[in-house]
Amino acid sequence: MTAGFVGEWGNVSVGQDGGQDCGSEPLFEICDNSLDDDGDGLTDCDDGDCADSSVCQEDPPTPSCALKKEACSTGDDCCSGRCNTSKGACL
Ligand SMILES: [Ca+2]
Ligand SMILES: [Ca+2]
Repeated sequence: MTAGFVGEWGNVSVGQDGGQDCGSEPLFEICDNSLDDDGDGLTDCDDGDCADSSVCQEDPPTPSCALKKEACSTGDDCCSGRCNTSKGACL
């Protein structure tokens, strides 16, 4: 039953050339204007067209701890958990 349904669905998909409107307008998503420019119901970064856009990239996570010899005030600041408080630098 499942196979029959899939087959029927596949036939419908293959035969449906008129489903997409390939009109004369060059539709593309502008990724930072809060509008659904290409009319696919997805706006800006929600649209897959914007997945690679720089405006939709998450900021890379910044390390929450200081590396060796970087400034620290307590050991909690350092990735190593140890701060040389007299020098103010991680160990
Ligand atoms: Ca947009
Ligand atoms: Ca869109």
